[in-house]
Amino acid sequence: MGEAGRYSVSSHVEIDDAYVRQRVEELNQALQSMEPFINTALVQRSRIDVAKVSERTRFGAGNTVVALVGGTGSGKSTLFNALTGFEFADAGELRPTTERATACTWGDSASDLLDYLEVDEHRRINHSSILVDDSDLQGLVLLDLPDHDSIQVAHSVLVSRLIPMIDVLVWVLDPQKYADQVLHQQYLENLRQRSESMIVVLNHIDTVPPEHVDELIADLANLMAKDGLGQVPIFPISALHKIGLTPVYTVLKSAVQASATTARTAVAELEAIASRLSQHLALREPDFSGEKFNEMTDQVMRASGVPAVVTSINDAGGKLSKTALTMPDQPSNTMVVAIRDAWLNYLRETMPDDWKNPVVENVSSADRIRRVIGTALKSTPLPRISRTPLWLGLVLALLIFAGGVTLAVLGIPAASVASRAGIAAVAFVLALALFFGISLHHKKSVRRLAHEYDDDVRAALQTTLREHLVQGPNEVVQKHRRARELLRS
Ligand SMILES: Nc1nc2c(ncn2[C@@H]2O[C@H](COP(=O)(O)OP(=O)(O)OP(=O)(O)O)[C@@H](O)[C@H]2O)c(=O)[nH]1
Ligand SMILES: [Mg+2]
Repeated sequence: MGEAGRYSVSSHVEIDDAYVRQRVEELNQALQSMEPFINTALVQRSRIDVAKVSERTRFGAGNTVVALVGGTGSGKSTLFNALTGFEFADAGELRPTTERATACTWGDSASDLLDYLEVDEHRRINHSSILVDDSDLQGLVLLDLPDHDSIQVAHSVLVSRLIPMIDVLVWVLDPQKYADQVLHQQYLENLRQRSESMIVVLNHIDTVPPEHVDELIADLANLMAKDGLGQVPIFPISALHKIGLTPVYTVLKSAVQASATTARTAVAELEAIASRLSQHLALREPDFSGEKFNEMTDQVMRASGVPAVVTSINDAGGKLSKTALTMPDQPSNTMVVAIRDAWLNYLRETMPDDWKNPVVENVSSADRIRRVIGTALKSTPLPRISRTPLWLGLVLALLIFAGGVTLAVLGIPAASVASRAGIAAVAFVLALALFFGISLHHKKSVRRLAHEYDDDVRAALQTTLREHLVQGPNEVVQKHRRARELLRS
């Protein structure tokens, strides 16, 4: 029902019909997510409670719908104009005058509601356009309807749609004809249970001699009591001369007030259900990609001897001889059981009582996990470490040194002892520097390979661990998260 009748209950939430409907929807979805895990009786009770609120607010909690009904010529359109201050509804001598419903809204345009009631676009007017202090009437929708016989024949859809959402039915009576009109079955049957939301205005009172007014009202009250409508208030008015309208306004204002309360109460009830349900939820979910998961991966890496493999790769980078690398190994059964148990404990600790068992239900067995860890380790190839750069460095260094010694022996560039010793020494230093340079570079690239291996094994293990230790729990956890977000606990 659009944004009509917004009532701010807190600084950040605006209560209107759309909000009530949204909350109903969210709670129902939360219940759906929680259903497999929490007590069935609680789910059922909550569903019923939500449905009750939803039913009560189905036709709008924020709008106050007031309809003017009565026989042709009783003065509905005239009263509509008097109450709105417009000359919008056609009032006149020709009968029947009003053939289509007319609506005036205060504040919001209530277009959803008016669409639903099939009020033509050009028969709608909004009251916020004129300068009248009407803040008490925000959310009011006043409807001028065709006379009830016309409605019955041509617009029964309108009536059946309208009746349930009417907050106040203003029965406009003509002193000449009220006796047969009051008895109108179409309305009375539907409205007897709603007599508390009905008023009667006895219009054209200016045409009744003052001394007959009391008598007339007593007679009408008598007739109404026979219809079971004894408590319905009767107001003598003249729509044309705007006499006696104050008590009618008062009724409209208190109806608007009541609608505001309805929306607020509805939301309060929904929040009470939400908070009752929230007691079966934790404040947050286990973290599947953060610290805990990395910790578990580290444990599996250690249990599989991956750090030793990395060390052996690094060591191989410094050796000229061919050395076999250490191989990773399937962790022991006890290790896997311990790691798995620690993980399950973490999940159980994080989740609320009812969810503790379901969350660990779909975790693979320790045995299975052990095997798939083995597969993941095997699927990650060990790096091949070439010793060629080191040997090449050594040969080059020796050549440089040999070259230097040859020059020294030949006495080039000078034959003095000092020069010979010098050239040999320079060659030696050069050869040494070259060899160290090359082997340093080689070690660095081997270190990088070791690092890459570590990363690859970690990635392979995490994929496996996710599949066997996270995927199952995650389905349950996502439902928990969804419910928590929907309940906004
Ligand atoms: N004297 C007097 N005439 C009124 C009063 N209210 C309405 N009228 C006149 O009664 C005639 C019918 O009024 P409407 O407001 O068109 O009646 P209605 O109930 O809308 O009629 P339909 O649209 O045919 O259902 C008009 O000529 C009005 O001027 C009143 O309080 N006193
Ligand atoms: Mg009319």
